[in-house]
Amino acid sequence: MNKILIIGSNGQIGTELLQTLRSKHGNENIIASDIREPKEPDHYFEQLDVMDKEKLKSIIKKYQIKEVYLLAALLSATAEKNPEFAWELNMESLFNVLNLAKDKVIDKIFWPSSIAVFGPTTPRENTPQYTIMEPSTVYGISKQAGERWCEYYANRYDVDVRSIRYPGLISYSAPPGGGTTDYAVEIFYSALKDEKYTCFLSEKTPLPMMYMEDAVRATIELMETNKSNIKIRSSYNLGGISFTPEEIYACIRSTRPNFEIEYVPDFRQNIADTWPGSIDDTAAQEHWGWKAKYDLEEMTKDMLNNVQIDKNLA
Ligand code: AKB
Repeated sequence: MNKILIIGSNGQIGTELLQTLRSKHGNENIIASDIREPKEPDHYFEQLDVMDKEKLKSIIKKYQIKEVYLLAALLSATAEKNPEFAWELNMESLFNVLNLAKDKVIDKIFWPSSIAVFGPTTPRENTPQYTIMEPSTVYGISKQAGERWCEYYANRYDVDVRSIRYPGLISYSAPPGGGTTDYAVEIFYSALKDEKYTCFLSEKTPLPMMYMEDAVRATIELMETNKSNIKIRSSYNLGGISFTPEEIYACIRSTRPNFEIEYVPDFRQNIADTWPGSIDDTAAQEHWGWKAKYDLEEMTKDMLNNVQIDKNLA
């Protein structure tokens, strides 16, 4: 079993990926790391600022790590507040990990890209794998540049780096960290607290989204498939569910009829307006057998049950 390091293990994706990989391979084989300490003591956790190249190297050496999942990043909305730092963090962290693979210290990397690589000139519906990409956010620019570098390292140095363009991710174990799609998580907490939800996007803004269970499964399936199946070394489009705030609100309201919403779009509306409404993921389906499981109704039902249980709200 190759030992795995997750960088950003306290984040929205990291939290669930860590749980799933640990239950599959055992705690001792999946090392967690984050800039923040975890909530619960964890024997296999290392505090790490991913910009600290030397500390990263020492952790890799200490545990004989062979695979790295690099999940630390500044997301779209937060990145717009500090563009220079976002660029520095998102790019430097990637280079630190890519160079370890180039030097054959590690064998395999997972690096997440995003639908943010697309921009206002991209076709919005069923956005193809290969299309015009002129991102207008610093986050999108960093992800697009990152994709180019991943492909370059794969072609030039035979680095086994694998990537997915995540849509907005919906989950309940850990909160999302400053994205444009975060409304689709926040809305459930308001619904269960019987509070009116103030949505920062307008009611008719379609965005591609995915339930976390599907996203974690996709990530692990991509990492476990034979190397020969990976024909795209930039990043794979991944489709899940596409909906507008109005549609998810209607879905929640079917079981919580008193739930209310108001729409007060802010700067995140401008970001959402440049992103696709839905994604064509034929390449992921054909190359490594990807298939999404959750639709809007099932995801909503599961979120309402789990947010309820976890937060003891209703
Ligand atoms: C964000 O909204 O920034 C992220 C993403 C789509 O990458 N959730």
